[in-house]
Amino acid sequence: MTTLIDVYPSRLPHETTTPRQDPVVWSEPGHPGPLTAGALHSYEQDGFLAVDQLIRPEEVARYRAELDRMLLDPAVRADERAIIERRSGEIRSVFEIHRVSEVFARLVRDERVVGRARQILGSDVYVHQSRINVKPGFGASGFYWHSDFETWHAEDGLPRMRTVSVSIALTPNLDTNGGLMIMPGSHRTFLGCAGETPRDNYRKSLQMQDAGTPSDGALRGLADAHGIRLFTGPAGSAVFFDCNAMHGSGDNITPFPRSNVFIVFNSVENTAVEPFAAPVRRPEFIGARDFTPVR
Ligand code: 6CS
Ligand code: FE
Repeated sequence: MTTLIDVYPSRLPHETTTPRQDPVVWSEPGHPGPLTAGALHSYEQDGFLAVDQLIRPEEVARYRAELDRMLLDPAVRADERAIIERRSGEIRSVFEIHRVSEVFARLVRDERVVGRARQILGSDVYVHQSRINVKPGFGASGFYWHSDFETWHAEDGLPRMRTVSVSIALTPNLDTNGGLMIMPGSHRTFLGCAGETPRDNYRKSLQMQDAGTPSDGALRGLADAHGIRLFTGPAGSAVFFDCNAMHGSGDNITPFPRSNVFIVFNSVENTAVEPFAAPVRRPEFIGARDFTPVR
């Protein structure tokens, strides 16, 4: 088996910085899809693209009802794919949502969603990960600053930055209830985090990330250089963002839930190999090993 060169070293004793060595938009101009050339350019520059209404209000209601049903289903709560909030005991995230729920499986195949991902990545795509972050309110905890790619490269073995996430609001994302924050342009710098990956790291990291967390100095440098954009929008709004965008979200202490569904599309030309900086693979419900293209 050929060993791939690791162009994005991470989880060493010291934090390192590597300039991005991959395109952001992989498709050639004129590649079919819903995004205009202007939208693609904006995505390439910022590392994200906001869509005011990706799905219509009546559709959101259907997905919201499905989420409410799932949250009341003891089988979902008992499933290893449900991550429980330490403090409140409520469900924090449900992973592999497209396999747990046929309703959400339809969302993954929706051309408005997967069509944009194919256009950005310039190829067929498969789902590397999907989840709902429920963030119910009354103190539901956030997600500290991180690059998804740093984890997906180190722990899931994704070789290159040819992966795009879409966050779709199922409830209103307000400026008070723990919305997604992204540093515009941060996707062009790979931050290799310090610290070895513990075995079974995911058992803790999905509740509170430790390995793969940037230093205060690195975050201050990125924030000074790029600023921070908070994403707000009604249920049905969405943000497509590059796998290496530095992002996070705060706690939600309001009574208003900030429940978003996240779907991670990876190019079929960038399928997972062995972890680049972890002793073992993570479970398949977090890092897929089924590379079947979304149809
Ligand atoms: O470790 C992961 O794959 C997950 N963790 C975070 C904070 N974002 C990406 C992903 O859901
Ligand atoms: Fe993330």
